[in-house]
Amino acid sequence: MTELKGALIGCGFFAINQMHAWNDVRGAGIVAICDRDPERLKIVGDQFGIDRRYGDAEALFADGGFDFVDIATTVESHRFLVEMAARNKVPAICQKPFAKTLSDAKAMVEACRNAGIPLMVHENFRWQTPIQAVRKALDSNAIGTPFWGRFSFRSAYDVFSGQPYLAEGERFIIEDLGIHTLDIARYILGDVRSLTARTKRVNPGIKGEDVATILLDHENGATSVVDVSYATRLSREPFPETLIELDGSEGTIRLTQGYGLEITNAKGTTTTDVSPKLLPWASRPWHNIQESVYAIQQHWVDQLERGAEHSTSGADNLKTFALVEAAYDSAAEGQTIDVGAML
Ligand code: NAD
Ligand code: 89V
Repeated sequence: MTELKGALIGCGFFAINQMHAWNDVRGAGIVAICDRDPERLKIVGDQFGIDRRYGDAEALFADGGFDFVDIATTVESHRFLVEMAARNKVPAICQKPFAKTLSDAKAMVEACRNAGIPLMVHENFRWQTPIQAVRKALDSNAIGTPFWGRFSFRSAYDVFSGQPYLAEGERFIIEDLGIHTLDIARYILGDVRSLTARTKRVNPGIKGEDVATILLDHENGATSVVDVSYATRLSREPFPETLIELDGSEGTIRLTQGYGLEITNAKGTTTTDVSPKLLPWASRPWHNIQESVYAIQQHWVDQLERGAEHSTSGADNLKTFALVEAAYDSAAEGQTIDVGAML
């Protein structure tokens, strides 16, 4: 099999995980990197032995010699860089949050569609081992038809030391973390018809909201609650676990803290350990996220080889991104938002 050559733009905090994962992925490797910060470029170039280094994305594309680009910058540059990839007809992966606004996100999907290039959003949480285990249990009809769900991420973990920009934006938890939880809700219970949200800021040291409670009406009639908080001090810190409760016509599923999957139905209750693997380069408690980075990047290569659509394609991610925008609108206006009308 020919190895696909990739270029990575944005050599910051999270890109280190992506670089490690590219070393492990079958069928692809990174041949060039780009960052406008020379210090970050040197750190990542030296750590991963990459000689082709660029301080400017235009120069990277002008030199070419790669089959795809992995955009790992923060959101402000996503539209600019995805459109640059489209102009150069280079398939692109873009980190979440996909864009600043839904209209930017739609323009990015359109640009890639017109250029005929695949576009995948690095929305990795649905690729976590415990989330995949819940999906598998539902697919095996373990609880019949689900009618209710809860997707919960409550923590007091200090995310600001690694990612200081998270304390500075007008928007925080829904845009950064809730976006993953909303994507999981869609992945497990299907697309959403309407949404109602309430938000709060508890930590006085940050600008945006750090608590959100969101009620979702799914198109299949199920109802779910997505609740996220970075202001919740618990006896055992669960970061970065998403806990799930699902009630179905024939039973229940509970994804509990410590990666336990409990399924109750007419046969009784089974409890399984669905812990993520600790990859050699990973560290606790991030290993759950780090393993999903490897999984989504392998999926990128596998689907390119098959010529098939990616699970979190740009088009798919518009439906998750609409939930983010709808949640902010709902919290601001105190109204229920018709999500279908936004797409
Ligand atoms: P960061 O600020 O540490 O790194 C971003 C890097 O991009 C910086 O080094 C910056 O110099 C560079 N950059 C920005 N604009 C550029 C441009 N136009 N050209 C070249 N370089 C540019 O940020 P981070 O914490 O690594 O986050 C990056 C992205 O990853 C964010 O969108 C964040 O939400 C996302 N993220 C995702 C996950 C996940 O699990 N999927 C986890 C953490 C962060
Ligand atoms: O996944 C993320 O986007 C991260 C974190 C888990 C810290 O919220 O920013």
